[in-house]
Amino acid sequence: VQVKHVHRTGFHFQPPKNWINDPNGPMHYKGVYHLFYQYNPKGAVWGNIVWAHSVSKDMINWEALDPAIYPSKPFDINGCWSGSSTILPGNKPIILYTGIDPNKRQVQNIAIPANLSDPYLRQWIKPDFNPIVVPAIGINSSQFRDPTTAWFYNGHWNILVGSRRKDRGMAYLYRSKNFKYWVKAQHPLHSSPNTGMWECPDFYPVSVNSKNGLDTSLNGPSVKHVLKASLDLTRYEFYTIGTYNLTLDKYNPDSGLVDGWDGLRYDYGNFYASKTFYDPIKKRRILWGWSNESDSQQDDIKKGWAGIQAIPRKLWLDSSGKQLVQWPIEELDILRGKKVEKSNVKLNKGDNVEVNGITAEQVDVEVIFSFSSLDKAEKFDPSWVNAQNLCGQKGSDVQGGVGPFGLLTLASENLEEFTPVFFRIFKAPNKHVVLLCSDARRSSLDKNLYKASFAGFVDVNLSNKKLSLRSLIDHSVVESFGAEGKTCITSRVYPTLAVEGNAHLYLFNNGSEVITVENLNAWSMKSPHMN
Ligand code: DQQ
Repeated sequence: VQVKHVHRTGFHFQPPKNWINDPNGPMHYKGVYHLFYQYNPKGAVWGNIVWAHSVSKDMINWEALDPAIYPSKPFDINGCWSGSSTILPGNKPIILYTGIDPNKRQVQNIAIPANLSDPYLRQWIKPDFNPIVVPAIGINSSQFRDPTTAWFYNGHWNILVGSRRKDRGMAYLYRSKNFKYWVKAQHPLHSSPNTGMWECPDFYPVSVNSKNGLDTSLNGPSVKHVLKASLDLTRYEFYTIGTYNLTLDKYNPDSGLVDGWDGLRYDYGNFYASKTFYDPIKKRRILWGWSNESDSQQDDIKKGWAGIQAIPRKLWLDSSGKQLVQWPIEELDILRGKKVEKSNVKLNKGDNVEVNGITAEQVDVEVIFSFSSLDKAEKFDPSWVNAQNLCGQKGSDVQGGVGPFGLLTLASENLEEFTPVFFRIFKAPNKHVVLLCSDARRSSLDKNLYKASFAGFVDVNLSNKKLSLRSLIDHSVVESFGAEGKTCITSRVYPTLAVEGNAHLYLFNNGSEVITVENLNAWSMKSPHMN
């Protein structure tokens, strides 16, 4: 039975009730997309973790199956934690996951389908030769987990396992000829000081000249690699783009890109423990990420559920080669219902223009903003290195030059509550700096919530004097894509008034430069079949 609640999402992935966290082992097999995820069958808080399992033809409508992997053997008796899937030659899927053993050690196990002719892969077998990797001497056995999808080269399968050594985050490399006997490489593939535990590492190739994705084992001259790690201390992820040196078995981030807190992020909001997979059907790489709650544990228990998965995103390398770009999978469009369109709307300083005629609590909105000049842009102070702090300082109600302008999402009628998603443009010597904010501070009258001013800088060329924004608004989540997917921010918010039929959507400008809404398309979103 599905629990009912005003903040339950309409089109984001979630089970009928209880706690969920990391997406695990996403893959495509025989016409079916599979998503496994960390799940507590017994309640709305973390614990009793199993791999819940859902299947889909379009990654939008989902059918729940029984949990695929759950504690049953000594090598996973205290928990079945995160991991990945790999498709072995002959179209044979295999899962690698972290088991918690009787001594609370984190060990790596494999599971194989009992019946390859079942496209739903309902039954999984854990061979008795598990665990296949145990923490070697010198590795902290409580900080050694989350094996990646394996990639093949030079006669070997390779995987990473996330770990730490003191404060140094590590991606240990293991190799195997047969997926059964694994040997630790002498050096980690990559590591970085002062980043702490690397959870859920992900390592994959991207094409330098196409938006198409690449199979995880692919390498070659027009290929770069991406390494992502999730940092447990702050619940932030970072990634770098770099070169995978096959001779040295090392990964090197490109110059100018840094590991850790100051690095690039898939998403500057609630987005964690993410994982990509290659979809051979549409030749794309898809990113799944967990969007955790921002309310209290008591609220989660009261709600009866906690956690959603963000909308799956196609991901590719930007033509600059300096960052990734993400966009909701095209299949999401099947949920688009009633459409409202606006064009050539002028927004003067102080204007709020309502977008009427849509279900503002469950809507997909795309806007293109333009301005005639950047002369009024505020001066950028070079000490503003942290986007989130800057957004906290310069919220949507702090008047500016070019911006703040954007959307007021999940707004109550008299604006007691709203979550603004907006741009602000600054002038720095020889360049402009664009900030995208998703500011939850005014999102709810409820005081016991985490209300962050999430923000990221947007590395975008402003020569055409345009900026685009797409927001997926779904009851308690606002998932935004700035500048065609260059900067993404997901906020979890819990309005008290702006719920169900009482939510509103506005366009706003609070800068002295007039902003034109060149075009706005908003679609009321239908609810898919969700588990
Ligand atoms: N969640 C899993 C771990 C992983 C963490 C446990 C990340 O395997 O490191 O539920 O959220």
